[in-house]
Amino acid sequence: MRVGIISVYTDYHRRGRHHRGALQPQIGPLIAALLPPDADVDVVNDTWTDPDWSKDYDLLFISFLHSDFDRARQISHYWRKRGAKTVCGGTLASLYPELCRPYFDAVVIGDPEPAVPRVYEDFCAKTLKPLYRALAYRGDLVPLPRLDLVARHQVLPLAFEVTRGCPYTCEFCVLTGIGTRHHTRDLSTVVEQFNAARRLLRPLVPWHRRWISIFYDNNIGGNLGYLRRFCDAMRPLGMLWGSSVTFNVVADPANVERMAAAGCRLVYVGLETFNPAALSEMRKQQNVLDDIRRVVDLCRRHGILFTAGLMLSPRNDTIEYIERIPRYLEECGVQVPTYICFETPFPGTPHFTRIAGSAEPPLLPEVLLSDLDAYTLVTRPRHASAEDFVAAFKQTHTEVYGLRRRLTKLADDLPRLAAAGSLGAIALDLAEVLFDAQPLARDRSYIAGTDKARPETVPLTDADFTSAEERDRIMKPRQVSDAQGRVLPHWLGAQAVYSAKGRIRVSAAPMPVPVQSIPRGAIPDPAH
Ligand code: B12
Ligand code: SF4
Repeated sequence: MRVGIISVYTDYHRRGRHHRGALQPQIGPLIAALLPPDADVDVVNDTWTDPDWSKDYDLLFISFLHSDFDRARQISHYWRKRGAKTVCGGTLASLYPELCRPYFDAVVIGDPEPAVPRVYEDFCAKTLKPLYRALAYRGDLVPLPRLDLVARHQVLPLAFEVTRGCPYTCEFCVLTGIGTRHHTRDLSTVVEQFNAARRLLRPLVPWHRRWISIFYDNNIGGNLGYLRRFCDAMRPLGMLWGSSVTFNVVADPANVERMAAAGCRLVYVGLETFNPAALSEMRKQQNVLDDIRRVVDLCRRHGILFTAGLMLSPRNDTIEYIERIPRYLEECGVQVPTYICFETPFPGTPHFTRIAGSAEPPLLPEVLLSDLDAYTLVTRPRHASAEDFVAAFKQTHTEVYGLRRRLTKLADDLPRLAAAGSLGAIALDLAEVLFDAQPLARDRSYIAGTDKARPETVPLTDADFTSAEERDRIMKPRQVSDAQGRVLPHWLGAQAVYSAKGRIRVSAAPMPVPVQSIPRGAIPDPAH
């Protein structure tokens, strides 16, 4: 039995390159750990390399982000034609299971832990179901991911999630789309798994790739009491680590001190914008614009590198604002953010639903799902033409990622991090600033509808299609807006999975089994 797990990726810079950066999708190792130990498992991070098209799989799990859906259904078709059964999951699959169903043998809504073992069992019994509805999160079912399967490729392979979800409700975020929830796990299990991960990796990768651990939580500070206990548990281990947190977490000196003592050397914070109107529309009330400088300094004083991402808001930002971003970055001490992208209406998020209801067509004409990668303008700017908006983006981007600015950042950060004795943070800063230059592509318009096509292909041939209709169904890119820029109606049918406190919404939950249909002694099957 050969099982494949593919995390699909298309290069959002449209060069068709793989993403060799430190952040790699972690769903492959997690699903692999949910399969029986004797399963012959192949984890393919398409970020790192193309799938090996010559391989045979019996069962193939496929994970993808919104903009990778076209490639995902082509990959699914490719292996279905070669005899595999394919199973998809993730946020788009959870929000739009009906959209995914025709392209995969099974769709999983929600978390993988309760579902994957059931999918595997059903597959082995030849009773695979088309839909596996969500079950409540069970922290005790979260295994140590099979880090050994990706260690060779991953820059920082000591990587897993401690918590799941995020208690905030930012309007643009897919986590808000599937339903706000935040779950923690038993800390003694987390520490046991962390130690087991170190043992697992010791013979596989050199020490410098085990030196710093990355926790892939969306917000490791989503529960402050838990974060404090987590720090107290990490401290005796003497390890260095980094993770994402919200601004409010690092705004409190007591938290920063505790995190630093526990080995934290990098935080990623979604700063998103310096524009108060955009921030308020994003519902990002946890950020405080005039406090950023203090917080960046506070982190650096404790030897923690503060990294942040920025978005341009086409509905709120003016050209003058975009041109002023380099000054804002200088003033607050961030200097060079991890990225500058466009705020993107991912279908299924409250942001998407809100702008879809606008009187005027909210999007540019004929936006494709694959354009929703946050590095292509898809929303009609309110205060400028699309061309002027993108021209301002390019000018600011070039200034911010220029060599002069990157060296200024190092000159600003390194003495402070050195004073705190933080070698780990210095190494991370050097790696990000020197090796992640993010050049703009000359052959791109960055505007949906006129941008160059993505170059990635799946080696499907005529023999893989029984008709022209089938070819169209698999190959035609999925569209999000019509020729006027109105949202196509079927995108308005997203269904959230979770409601308050992570409870499963009725529509996403397994159907209750009628009492009279349960044979005596049998356990009701919760997964379908
Ligand atoms: C690694 C990462 C990347 C990597 C690789 C992404 C990839 N898959 O190709 C890189 C660096 C390339 C990347 C790029 C971007 N990313 Co990114 N990234 C992440 C990150 C940090 C970790 C993902 C991860 O591995 N998590 C841990 C694993 C275990 O969980 P998971 O993948 O979230 O999956 C969960 C469920 O969805 C489900 N699931 C997923 N797949 C499957 C499959 C099956 C079969 C089953 C049963 C279940 C299942 O199981 C998991 C647990 O519930 C997340 C934030 C985070 N901490 O999760 C953001 C995140 C996924 N990225 C995000 C964004 C916005 C971006 C960017 C636009 C950059 C930016 N401006 O922020 C770009 C472009 C992405 C695009 N093409 O649309 C968003 C969501 C985007 C989306 N379209 O859904 C996230 C959620 C961050 C956020 N809160 O905004 N990213
Ligand atoms: S804080 Fe980050 S992860 Fe949480 S809802 Fe906002 S964008 Fe999403």
